[in-house]
Amino acid sequence: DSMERTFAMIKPDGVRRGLTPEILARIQRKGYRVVGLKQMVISRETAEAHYGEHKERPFFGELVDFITGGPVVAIALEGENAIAGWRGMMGATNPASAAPGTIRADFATTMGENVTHGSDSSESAARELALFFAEGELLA
Ligand code: YYY
Ligand code: MG
Repeated sequence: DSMERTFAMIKPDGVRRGLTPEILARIQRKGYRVVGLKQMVISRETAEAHYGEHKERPFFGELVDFITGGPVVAIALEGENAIAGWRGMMGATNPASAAPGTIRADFATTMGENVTHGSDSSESAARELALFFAEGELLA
């Protein structure tokens, strides 16, 4: 038994394209519990902290511009093995390599705008959930 919480996000491209209901439906059909949900515009400071591991990468500036460029939907998910499970539902970072039926394969064509985010480890999940949600915003 490994009940986990993870941080999921519908990125600005997904929100702009009206994919929020489709993605929430996939999450709920899978059986994850949504314990936190809000639409927000991410500040530059939060974006730089969220993607801090990529600070030295050549795409960092564009990534921060993109993720702060419109509203996102921040989601806290709970479920059995939710961290790897949500990553699996999203598919590979590059949509061109993502398996058919995954969100990135079904809804994206470029790595820079790949529709969703998901924490990649329990440490990332804890850090990202704390970055995006105050404790009182999450269901018990
Ligand atoms: O966790 P995940 O989103 O699947 O990929 P990361 O390697 O953490 O990169 C974060 C984010 O950065 C990715 O979703 C798109 C963008 N990116 C990029 O634009 N170009 C790359 N070569 C690698 C990542
Ligand atoms: Mg990542």
